[in-house]
Amino acid sequence: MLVANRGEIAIRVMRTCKELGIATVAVYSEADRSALHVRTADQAIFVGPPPSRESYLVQQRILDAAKQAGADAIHPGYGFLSENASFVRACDAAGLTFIGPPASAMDSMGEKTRARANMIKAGVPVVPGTTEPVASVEEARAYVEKIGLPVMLKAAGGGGGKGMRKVERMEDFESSWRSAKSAALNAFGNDAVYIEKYLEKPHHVEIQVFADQYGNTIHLNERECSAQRRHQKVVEETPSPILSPELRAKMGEVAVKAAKAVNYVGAGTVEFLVDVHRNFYFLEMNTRLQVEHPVTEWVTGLDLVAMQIRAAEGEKLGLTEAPRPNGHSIEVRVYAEDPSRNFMPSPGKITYLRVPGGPNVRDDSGVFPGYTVPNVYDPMISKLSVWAPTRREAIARTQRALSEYVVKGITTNIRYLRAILANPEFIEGDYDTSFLTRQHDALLGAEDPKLSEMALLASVVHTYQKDQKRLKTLPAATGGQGNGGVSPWKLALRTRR
Ligand code: MV4
Repeated sequence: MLVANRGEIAIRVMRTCKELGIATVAVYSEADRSALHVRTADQAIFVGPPPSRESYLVQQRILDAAKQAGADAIHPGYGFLSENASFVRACDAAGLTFIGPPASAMDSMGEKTRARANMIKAGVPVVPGTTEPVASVEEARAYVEKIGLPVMLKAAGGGGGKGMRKVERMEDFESSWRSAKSAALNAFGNDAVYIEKYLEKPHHVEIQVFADQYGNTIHLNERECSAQRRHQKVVEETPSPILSPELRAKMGEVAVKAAKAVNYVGAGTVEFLVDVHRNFYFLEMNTRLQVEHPVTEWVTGLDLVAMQIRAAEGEKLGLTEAPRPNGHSIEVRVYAEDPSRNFMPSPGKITYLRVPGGPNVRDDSGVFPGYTVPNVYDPMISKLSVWAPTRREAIARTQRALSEYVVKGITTNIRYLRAILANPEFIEGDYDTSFLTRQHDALLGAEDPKLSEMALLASVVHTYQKDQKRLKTLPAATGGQGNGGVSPWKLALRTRR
């Protein structure tokens, strides 16, 4: 198996391969010569300069590497080529098994207006809005006058919140429209924009789905992903604290319907927005294994990568329905970034590293002590996930694990993560997608547990020094200068009594 990715996800995939007796091939760029995924693989092939456009994203280089290594399958991980239908077709043409859905399913979901039209046809509720890109600003204005403000302008070419613009006042419509179009062109090479009704403070809940090659399709419950900033997820958990068993079953059923409508195969995720009335609407489908898949693995006991490989080999799905979620799992994303400097990436050398462990703690990481985090890729250095019987215990366990995490040499968001887990709104469980923005100041201002520990130590040292000074001024008989070799600590205690 060639793993066409880097960092923690490449290692994650290789771990399962090893357990299944499958030999692994890494690919690496100039910036990743000494990366952990290279050392984890049975062999490694160089694919080009640091920028991913010139290495990890060059289809021919990846295909050549597979041929050179004698690989017969490619796992794309997430990002990079994972949702690229033309790459899937190139793998098919080269006789390589792509570990993921067929190109046709990617085609049906990749373009957002087409995905919306497909979902409406399948009877899946979508956010009210247009099913075609809107041709002109006049047409757009007329549509908005019909459905009313506020609206969201979104790029048809791709999802993930890139190029999205909220419009609240008609005076701003024209400039927002222009700005959305240029952002869409910039992000996806396609300036097509469509319109959705704006949902106030929605929850972001996604359903994991899985299908074999014979149309057997199930869901594997949900993940709550409302703790995001700038459309980057920070904390994910399952079960979602806002889902009743009934709503879970209903959303799961709809997600299965969505996957079946596009003849999906393998692991996929159907994203929904859930409004205050607990109505849910299809947002987009991610046709890949997701970053946050470990929380689903924790509560279902399944290995999603092993299931992907078996499905690609043509094995029939063993399960016939969703496993009931067992306990609770939380994942936090550890980034090399500085929250106090507007979350600026903080690449550099990791001079010391202590990774948490203990019962029901999993750290999916791509780094090691002495490793230099490069500045050309995403700065996520690890995903810490835990399992516990209840949500309350899972929060406590995540805090405990984070308290063990020590990363020196670079700045990380660990303190920020601890502040999120300690935030009353998070603990309450009814946090929506506006949570991290609304609590921004509180989360950055929260006290550092490491600093309070240091303050305690400082006060001990200070008291000790004061005692020492006092001892020097005392008469010799009570212990002053000539203390007969008794340690200063013991002396300090003695004079206190
Ligand atoms: C929305 C929305 C409100 N109304 N669409 C952001 C990511 C992208 N996948 C879709 N997103 C949103 N779409 C409508 N019609 C609010 C968001 C949104 C959001 C969604 C998920 C997680 C965090 C978010 C933060 C701000 C806005």
